[in-house]
Amino acid sequence: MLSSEDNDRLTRVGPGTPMGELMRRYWIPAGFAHHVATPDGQPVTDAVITVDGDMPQHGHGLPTRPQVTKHLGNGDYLVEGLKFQMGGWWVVDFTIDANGKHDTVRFNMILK
Ligand SMILES: [Cu+2]
Repeated sequence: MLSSEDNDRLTRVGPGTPMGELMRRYWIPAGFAHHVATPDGQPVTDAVITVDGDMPQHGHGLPTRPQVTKHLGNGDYLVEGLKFQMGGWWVVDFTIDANGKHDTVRFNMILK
């Protein structure tokens, strides 16, 4: 069982705390602009995009819920809030629903 001091050390993540510094060092915020188009190249302006990710070797997901924060026009969407709490192999799925169609784009990423 953890001592009260060890418990505090592991659970406090504010600025200046050891765990807070560790967490901030490995959180990598990322924003992506996505272009969605039909197979013949026409921009899709009413897509609903959801983003989810996980580390297959660790059995955990993202620490955040990324989402579309802005429709940039011409089929472009800004996705923000994607954060990775550690390096390693990540699988990130972008699911796109538009005009009654459904598609998923999977990215395998190795973060160092
Ligand atoms: Cu992990």
